[in-house]
Amino acid sequence: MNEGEYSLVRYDWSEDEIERIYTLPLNDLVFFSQSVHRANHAAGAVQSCALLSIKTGGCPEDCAYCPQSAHYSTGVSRDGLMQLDEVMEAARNAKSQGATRFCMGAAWRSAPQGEEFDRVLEMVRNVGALGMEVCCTLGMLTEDQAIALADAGLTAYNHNLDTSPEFYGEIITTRTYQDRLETLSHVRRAGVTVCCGGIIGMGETRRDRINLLRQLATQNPHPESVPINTLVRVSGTPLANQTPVESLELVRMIATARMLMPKSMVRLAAGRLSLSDEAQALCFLAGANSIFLGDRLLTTPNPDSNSDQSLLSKLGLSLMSEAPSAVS
Ligand code: SAM
Ligand code: DTB
Ligand code: SF4
Repeated sequence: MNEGEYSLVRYDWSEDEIERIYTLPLNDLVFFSQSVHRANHAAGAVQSCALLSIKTGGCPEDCAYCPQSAHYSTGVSRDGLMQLDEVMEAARNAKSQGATRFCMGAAWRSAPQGEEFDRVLEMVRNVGALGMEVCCTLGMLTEDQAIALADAGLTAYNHNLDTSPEFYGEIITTRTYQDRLETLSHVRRAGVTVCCGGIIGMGETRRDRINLLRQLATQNPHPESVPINTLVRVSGTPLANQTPVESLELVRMIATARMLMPKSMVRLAAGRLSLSDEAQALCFLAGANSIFLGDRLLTTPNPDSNSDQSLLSKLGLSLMSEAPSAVS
């Protein structure tokens, strides 16, 4: 690669090309991905996002990884949609801890109509008024719902493709890949930015990982935000005893995502508790520039703030004081 190519944004990636990048000798791969990273982002800055489960458990979908699916006994509580004031308390708290993006997740197959949806719109307006980026993940959306969320000031909508089209049916049977793509197109058309990524460690092959990356990197525009999750194995789910994926595979996944989607935020998402400091350092070197901060993801544990602050300080990384959308 030469310097000029580090910022080139392309949408026509072939499977072979992606495979060639993904399987480069690790030093070459990380050298190139770090070069792309530096050409497009502040080198030592990491965005902190906070997650809140605003509606937990009892989900009718059968996603094999998910502790919130009603199909499995995982011990996760089933709670109704939270009230606005409780959500605002969590958002203010997240902001005071340094989060510049607040992501609200609901265990719905699709976002509801009526009072509950109106309550989510209120949450979006109020969190936005705190000056944070606001993200929601509420399941499938109609075009009208996407427009209403855009009007309320939603920054981003998270809807993951999770894996390759070929492996998808092994993980979820209650909705299709095409359903996911349709929601993503409603979000895009409404003018809300797209947060879309996936999970590794579910028993997929390298080819599946490459084909997930291809699905993401051939979208035009690219998803502005690409969360890469490592499976958090939850007892009671069909994937509870899945063999863990090697952390170097995660590094390759992140580095390749960074190379294919130079301008996007690449988020080192679920699964950090099973990573060493060294593995996380490599993920940042590979081009990850965001983490979820706080001791809980949606329903599963995450490193506590103190250990994350100490990790970032050991690595000489700093948290972005402003959301990237506010500065670019
Ligand atoms: N119900 C909505 C949906 O599926 O779009 C929103 C919530 S869902 C929990 C958001 C994302 O979390 C999923 O798409 C999946 O990628 C990720 N996720 C869920 N359970 C996970 C697990 N055990 N390990 C890693 N990622 C997980
Ligand atoms: C994403 O890709 N990862 C986050 C966020 N988007 C919503 C969620 C991770 C959830 C991990 C399992 C849990 O805590 O329930
Ligand atoms: Fe429901 Fe989302 Fe979990 Fe699937 S990932 S079971 S849709 S909450």
